[in-house]
Amino acid sequence: MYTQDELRDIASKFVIYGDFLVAVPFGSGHINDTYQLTYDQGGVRLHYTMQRINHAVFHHPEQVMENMDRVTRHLLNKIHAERIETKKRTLRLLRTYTNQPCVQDHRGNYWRAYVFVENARSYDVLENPKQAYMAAQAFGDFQCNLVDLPGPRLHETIPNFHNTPKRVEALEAAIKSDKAGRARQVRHEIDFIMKRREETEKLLKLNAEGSIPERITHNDTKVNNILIDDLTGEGICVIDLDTVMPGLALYDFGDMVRAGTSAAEEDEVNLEKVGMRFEMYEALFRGFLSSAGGFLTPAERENLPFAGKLITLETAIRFLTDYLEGDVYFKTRRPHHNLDRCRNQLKIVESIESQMNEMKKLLKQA
Ligand code: ADP
Ligand code: GN1
Ligand code: MG
Repeated sequence: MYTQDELRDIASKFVIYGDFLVAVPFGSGHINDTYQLTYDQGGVRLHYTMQRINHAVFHHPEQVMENMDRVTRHLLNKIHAERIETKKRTLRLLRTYTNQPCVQDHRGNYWRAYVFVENARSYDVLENPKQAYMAAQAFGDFQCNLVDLPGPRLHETIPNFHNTPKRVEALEAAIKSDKAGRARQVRHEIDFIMKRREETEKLLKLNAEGSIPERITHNDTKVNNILIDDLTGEGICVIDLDTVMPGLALYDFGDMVRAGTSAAEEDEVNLEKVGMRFEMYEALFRGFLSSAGGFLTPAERENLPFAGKLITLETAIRFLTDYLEGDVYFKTRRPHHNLDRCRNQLKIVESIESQMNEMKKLLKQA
């Protein structure tokens, strides 16, 4: 934990006018530590976001920042071009007094800061189909806007991030070493996953064959990584850009389905509340097609229903692996938190499987 004095000291490295008042922990992300800063700027109170980058997860923070800098500048140019009729925003990174996009503190941690997007918020659970439509449309727009990003290929900030077969291998290794002595409790979950192992290769095979292209994707499109405007309900700002890198469009759609269709939070233990709500799927599907439909290949379109299942299964695998490794990756707040999350995700996989025919029917009609 950082004290207010330490946080004030770190904040003082960024070019922010006015007097620091307070830093408050913010949001429910599993990876970075996020604070909302409040400044007094000549009698007006303004907010900023300041984040510690988790460098146990992102081994090259400078590469993360280089990607983010390029992507946000490009998006800002696009938004400026259409500013008159839109409220759309992009994350705006602050620079330090030495003109760097991040700063290292006395403990060796890396920090960055953004302009805080006011009058908008992120939701852990979407409330209605309109929000789902708007969120998916914004993530589709995000992909669309990055099609012409100039310069070299973005850094892979986490190599093989959505390589699901490799995630299965990591699970097997975790079962074998059983560091936390938990493998015996999770036989059922392991069996469920291993039965579906072959399917985890499907999208990578299509990519290798050339029917699904590599694109610049967000790769972490869970619904609390988009800010929804309080007034209009529009998805106005895509955030959490650490994993923006080369990927498949279907990973982004899949993660929206995983995180945006259930009526309950990701760690809900009453599994009766957990599952894919079809009306939310339909809204995500229509919202995504409204912005991304123009560039998706036939093979990408055809696999939209499968993508949700794949990424939900992959996320279950990752939670289970972390559980077996002793909770070293995702933030946890209780002893079996990762196992609860894994079971929750597997329930969503089952729910998606049971509605696959309707999902395919919707695709045919679109
Ligand atoms: P993590 O990688 O830990 O998920 P995020 O970048 O998603 O971190 O930030 C955590 C939360 O902080 C978000 O879900 C959002 O609610 C809030 N947040 C982040 N950046 C901003 C911003 N620029 N304006 C307003 N809220 C923000
Ligand atoms: C993490 O950072 P956050 O909380 O938005 C994770 C995602 C998972 C998600 C599951 C870099 O996302 O991949 O899908 O948790 N991010 C990283 O909730 O691993
Ligand atoms: Mg996040």
